[in-house]
Amino acid sequence: MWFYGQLVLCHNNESTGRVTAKLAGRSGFQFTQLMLNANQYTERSFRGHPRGLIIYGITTGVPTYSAETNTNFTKETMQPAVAPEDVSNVSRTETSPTRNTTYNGPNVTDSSVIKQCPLIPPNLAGPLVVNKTPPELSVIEVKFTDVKPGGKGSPSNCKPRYKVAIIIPYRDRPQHLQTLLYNLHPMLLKQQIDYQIFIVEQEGNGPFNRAMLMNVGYVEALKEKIFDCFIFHDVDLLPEDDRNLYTCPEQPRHMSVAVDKFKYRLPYADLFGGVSAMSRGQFRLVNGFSNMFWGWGGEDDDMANRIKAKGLHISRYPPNIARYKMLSHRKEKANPRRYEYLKTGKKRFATDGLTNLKYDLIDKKKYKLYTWLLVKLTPPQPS
Ligand SMILES: [Mn+2]
Repeated sequence: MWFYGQLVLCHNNESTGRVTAKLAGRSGFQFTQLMLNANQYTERSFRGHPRGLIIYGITTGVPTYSAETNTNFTKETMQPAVAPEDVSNVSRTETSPTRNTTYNGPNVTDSSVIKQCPLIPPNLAGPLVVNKTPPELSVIEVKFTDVKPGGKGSPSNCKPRYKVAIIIPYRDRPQHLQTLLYNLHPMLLKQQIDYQIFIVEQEGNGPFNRAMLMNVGYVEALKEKIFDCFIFHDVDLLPEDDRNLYTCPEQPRHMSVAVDKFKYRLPYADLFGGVSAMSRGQFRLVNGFSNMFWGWGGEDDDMANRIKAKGLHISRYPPNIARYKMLSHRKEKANPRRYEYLKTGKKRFATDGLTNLKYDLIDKKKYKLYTWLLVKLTPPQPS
């Protein structure tokens, strides 16, 4: 099931090729506005993109979810973020000299009430300068004055639209972590979201379980705050464009579409690895990631299967925006049983995931640039 919105080009800057595009739902059901690079947008490699361009459009049908497991998702899906009329009215309301003066009830124009942040953050620049040789962590800590302890950030002059937890599974990659933090924080601050970075470190030397660490991150983050949105983020991927918003659209979003290591091409259509975004409700609906994948590979494809099995689909920004540089590292040991688990995954969707997650939280610290969780994972009982 595919649905597309209506793409209206509003302004074309010839010299930069940058276009302000407005995607407006006919009934005002959903409204999204984003910047696209028109030159890249029309390039041949993009037209051959296996999934095509999926921008959050008008839904022609809303999948059904059970209310108790997915209240948040339903709300997000059903309510228009901002109707087009509201956007055009903003400036008029602000400047109107003829506001009522006698009514003393709730007054939305009161200057003490902080306004909601705009749909599109105003200070985005597009392509970013990625720095792979960051200063020492202690230097970064002093330099990033807008980052609050625990690796938190939020806009100071408007009310953020999204509460976002960035979950980073981790073990033994201090250089990568330092580089990611140095590049990620400034971008997230510009995006005007309310965010917190969680580093979920696996204790011991056993096979790495990326997926299970994601599940732990989800559970532990929710103990701090009811986040709306979860970004599952590999430590070695650096975003190259600040228009790649770290928010959760109405469908799960694969964010690392174009990675330099793969020549900026999507290796296959159902890829969901690297960096991906899911709302709280979506992640609960699919029962999180499988806990069965120890060692490299498979867990992201299993998640793609879970998403499809629940009637959701993977959405993507165009590859000129959803762009990343990958830091190099030696190849991880692949899990030889990953295909087997993938093939039989479906029968475990309901029982393998958040529902049978077992771990011990060994340590937790709030450093200036991130919240650190050290966890001991307990392999699930085979089903
Ligand atoms: Mn990697």
